[in-house]
Amino acid sequence: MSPAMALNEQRSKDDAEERSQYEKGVKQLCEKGHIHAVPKKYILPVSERPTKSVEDSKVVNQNLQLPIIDFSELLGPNRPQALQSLANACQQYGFFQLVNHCISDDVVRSMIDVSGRFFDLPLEERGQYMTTDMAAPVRCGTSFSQTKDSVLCWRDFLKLLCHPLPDFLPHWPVSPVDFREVVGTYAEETRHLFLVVMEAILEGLGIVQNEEGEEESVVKEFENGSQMMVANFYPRCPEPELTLGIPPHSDYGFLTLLLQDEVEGLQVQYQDKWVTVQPIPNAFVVNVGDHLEIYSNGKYKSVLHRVVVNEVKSRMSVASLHSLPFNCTVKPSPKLVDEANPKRYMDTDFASFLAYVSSRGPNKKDFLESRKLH
Ligand SMILES: O=C(O)CCC(=O)C(=O)O
Repeated sequence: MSPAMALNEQRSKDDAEERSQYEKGVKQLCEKGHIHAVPKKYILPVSERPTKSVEDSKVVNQNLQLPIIDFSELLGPNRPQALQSLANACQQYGFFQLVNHCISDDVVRSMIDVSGRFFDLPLEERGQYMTTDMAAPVRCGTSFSQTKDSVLCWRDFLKLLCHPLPDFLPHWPVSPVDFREVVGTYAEETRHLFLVVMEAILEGLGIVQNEEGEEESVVKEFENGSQMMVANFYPRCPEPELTLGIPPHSDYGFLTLLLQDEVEGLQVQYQDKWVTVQPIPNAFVVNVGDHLEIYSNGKYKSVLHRVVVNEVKSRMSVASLHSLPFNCTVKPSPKLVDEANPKRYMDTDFASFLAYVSSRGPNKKDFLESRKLH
């Protein structure tokens, strides 16, 4: 073998070793040795780093707060005003915090707790769920788009398909021993909460029951809709200014209900600036996804968000993504399309989303852009 060939072979071997090392995730990387510096594979180009420089137009705005929607108001005599606040939040921010919801503190705390205990399991146990098959009912992984990211992200995740629960629960992890019970309860309760909030959003959009029964049929479809849960774990990071937990992206579904622990990290884009979402104990951060932007014909915005990491504390979050059934087509509601507001998005389905993601990588709002009729 020529020296050049030998060198190439050695490089390929090193690359494969490096890849298999990183595929085990950030938690494993941090546990393997005390990490004092972020490995090269996680270092973003300067322009993509979470800079705090004041000259940067995307400087973080720490003073702005997301709208807060009081769920109990949606169910009481002040519903009209609450619907208006909800509509304003979806239109202006694409994000809001939901407080006084019907899910008990115990269910919420247990969800964060059991997710933490799952990530604490030895790699051998978590490793059995590591797959790149996007259709798997359970998927453990790392980074954002693991097989496509040229720079890796500082997060590990567990993704679970949730609805209908009896179809998926038998595939879920059996360890920790209370995992299925705690996560199953949480999944059902968040789904119920999603249905109530989604119905309020439809009412706020003016899609009231019509002769063709449009609202009724959409609400029925949501009852059989898809739900995917993502538990995210972001270990402490020695150089948080060089990397991200999750890069800027939007979510594919109608709504995401996100639970974050007490550690800051989520940032939302608002007027070209990054706004840190202050954790409110037991509140849900709710955001409009790409499907709702399409369904509302662009009235409500699916907004870019990202996650920054920090040197001091690890962070956990659990996102529950809701949409229509995977085999449904999403299109602008005929109620929101007229001569003054022509149809702005083409019809789409989950299969085309998956095909897009597999071919291009879920970068920023590329998928939504690809659905726009210009
Ligand atoms: O961890 C967070 O706060 C956000 C998570 C997120 O954006 C996601 O799972 O897509």
